[in-house]
Amino acid sequence: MKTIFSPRHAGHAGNVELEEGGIVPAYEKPSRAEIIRARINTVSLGPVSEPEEHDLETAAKVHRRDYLDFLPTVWPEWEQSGRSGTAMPFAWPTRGLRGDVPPTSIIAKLGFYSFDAGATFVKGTWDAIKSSHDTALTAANLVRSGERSAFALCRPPGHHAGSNFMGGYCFINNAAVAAQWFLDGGARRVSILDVDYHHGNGTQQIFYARNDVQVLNLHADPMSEYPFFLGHADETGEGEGQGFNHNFPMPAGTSWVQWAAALEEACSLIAGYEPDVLIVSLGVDTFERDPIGRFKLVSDDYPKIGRRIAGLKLPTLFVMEGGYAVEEIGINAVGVLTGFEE
Ligand code: Q9C
Ligand code: ZN
Repeated sequence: MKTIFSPRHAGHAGNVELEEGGIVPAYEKPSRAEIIRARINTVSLGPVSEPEEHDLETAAKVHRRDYLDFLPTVWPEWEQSGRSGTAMPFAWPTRGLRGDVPPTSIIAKLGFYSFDAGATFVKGTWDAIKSSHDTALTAANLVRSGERSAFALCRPPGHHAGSNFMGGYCFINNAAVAAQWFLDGGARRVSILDVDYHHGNGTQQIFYARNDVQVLNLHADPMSEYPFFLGHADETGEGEGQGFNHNFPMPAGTSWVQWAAALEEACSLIAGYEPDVLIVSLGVDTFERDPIGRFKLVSDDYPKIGRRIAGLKLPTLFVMEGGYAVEEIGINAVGVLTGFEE
């Protein structure tokens, strides 16, 4: 399997994040991607190359233009306003407040275009976001031109980013842009299977009223786990999209047998949808020792995920999402890919 990877992810570094009780170094850090990159070499998964540049016209079909225009301005405006460190949102237009008036100050704009404090900027962040987007589209091109599969080693991740909001370490929804890219290239239907520990709230929101992209999420129950306010089992789509969104919330402590049963259900829904392409939002924060996840998958489970997905016999694009146990992130993420290739 070929991998696309950009060294430009590394400029998105040194960010801090809010954690219960204090400010800590961001869990979403450069070593995550570097360790996966190294593991690809170790197991000889296949060649690794850099992305080609892509414009944002496809992205503009799944994100609002004003949101895409905002992202590159954050760091320059933050610096111009005399600030340094990590640019982070902290005030939001929630229920009863005006969410329809685009504000002018950088502080207000950060809140206007986010749902939490988890999408933060340093100097190299926009360049990393753009390289991650380019990585997804370049890998999608491999699949479009006949490869059975490809791996987009994206960083930063994307599945929490919605049409006009960032959050949860995510800015541009790489998997959603890739789905749109496949449709624009002639695919009739695309399925997105999100196996990250956290619900892909952004992906769900983007495609909720559409029937050309089926969205399936296996994740921790949002009653008690981040991102909390979306991802319940009764969310099945709306309008034309009714019946094309599927959520499988699971409790803390979930291990392989229960998780695999949900995967089985999701796979039979994918088979029934008969997509031309499958996109896997590949998070490995389901791992037993993930510092921010509470599922109990073990390293030997990841190749089994890949094998089951391969059984669908669909052209498949893997897009990297979460996973924060850096020591094992390479073994687990690449384990899915080697399992797929067996
Ligand atoms: N103090 C992805 O996996 N909250 N994003 C973490 C830790 C944010 C996860 C709380 C989790 C975001 C792509
Ligand atoms: Zn996650």
